[in-house]
Amino acid sequence: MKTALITGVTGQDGAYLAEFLLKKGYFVHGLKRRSSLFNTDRIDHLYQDPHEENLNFKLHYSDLTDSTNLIRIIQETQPDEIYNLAAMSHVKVSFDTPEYTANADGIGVLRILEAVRLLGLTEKTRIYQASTSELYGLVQAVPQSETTPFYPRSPYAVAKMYAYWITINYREAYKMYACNGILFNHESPIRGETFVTRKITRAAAKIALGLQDKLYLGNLDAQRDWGHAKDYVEAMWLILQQDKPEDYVIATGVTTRVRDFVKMSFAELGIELEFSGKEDNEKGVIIDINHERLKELGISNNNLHLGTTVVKVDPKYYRPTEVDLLLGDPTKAKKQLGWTPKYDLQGLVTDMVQSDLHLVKKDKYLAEGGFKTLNYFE
Ligand code: NDP
Ligand code: GDR
Repeated sequence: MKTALITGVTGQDGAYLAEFLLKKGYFVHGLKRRSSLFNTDRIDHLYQDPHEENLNFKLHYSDLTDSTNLIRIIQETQPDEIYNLAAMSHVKVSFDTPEYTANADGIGVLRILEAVRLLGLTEKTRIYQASTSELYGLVQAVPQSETTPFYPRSPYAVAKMYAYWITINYREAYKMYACNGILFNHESPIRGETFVTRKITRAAAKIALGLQDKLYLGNLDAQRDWGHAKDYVEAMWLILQQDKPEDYVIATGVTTRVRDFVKMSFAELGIELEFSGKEDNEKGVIIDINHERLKELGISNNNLHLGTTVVKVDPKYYRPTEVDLLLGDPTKAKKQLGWTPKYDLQGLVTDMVQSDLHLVKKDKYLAEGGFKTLNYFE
């Protein structure tokens, strides 16, 4: 039985990867942070009571800023594979917490690489570093491949740039099997609610059901190469199964504007939007409602009207420096890893919108039953 260690196991990718590796027969050690509320929602279905026999999934308290903790856990678990997915992963928030982001996202992987080296595990342990298309930043060329120059545009991307190079340096200096997956944006029904796709699909479902009036967004012109996280965790695993350690771009090769992702999400619910106005004053207005579709989805909301503005721009969501266009070239991954994504953009939108519709219906049902809020202080 192979042993894998996943940092950031409570995040979107950590949860899908843990599920994927457990299905492949791995023993999975997941590292989670201590928090004042439970942070294990995404992996609760995988949880095993530590008293159970035949345990193959175990959680450990950890933090990427604590090297002694990482050394101890790596020594105890002796992993065949480490997937370093933990990070302060929100680009906009990295402008608010730049020093912490550098520590966790930049130096975090150095702590892991050093732990593996100091513990004499360089020949046994393979390391995957979660690198990112944010490294390309200010557009130098499209589509972006393994050879396109980097120009990071946020404290997050600059920290990830250090992590990218230190991974390569340890590979070359100590002959370690350490690789970067340069992953373009990937989303899913369990994507964090403040990333743009999930913010959109959740709001579209709430607006359709009458629980929210408007969706406020930042830059609608940004273009992203969006894939499905389920496909991308498979690529992470493939990257660690090769004869030679190398770095790979993982992307779909299709780019879409935020505005079009909004339109596709509302269309999934039978609501057609048209955008008008420019920059800070741009609006998305309902121009058609497919009542058959609403019925089919079990949505009855008499307050949905043609001409209603449901999307507006709020400049507070703009970034001090923006990444305008990401479009990846996954040729190397397809050829060398044999990686083929199963989801296209429409498949991703459908999966996310349907899942959010289900969750919002549950909220609405509870609210109608008188269980809207639970106030501990009353
Ligand atoms: P999430 O934000 O969903 O998950 C991040 C995980 O890291 C969470 O488990 C979080 O814990 C944990 N974490 C944050 N800070 C620390 C810390 N200091 N010590 C230990 N754990 C910490 O991100 P994703 O799953 O979307 O992304 C996974 C990785 O891939 C990240 O490194 C991200 O930067 C990178 N990436 C993501 C892409 C994407 O489109 N999703 C694209 C390219 C790269 P908690 O749950 O407690 O907050
Ligand atoms: P990104 O993802 O910054 O690409 O980083 P995000 O979904 O946050 O933004 C994508 C684009 O949408 C624009 N945008 C908004 N973004 C957010 N979050 N909220 C808004 O209201 C909004 N309106 C417009 C943004 O300006 C941006 O251009 C993600 C993260 O997962 C990183 O960790 C990862 O490395 C990269 O993807 C690849």
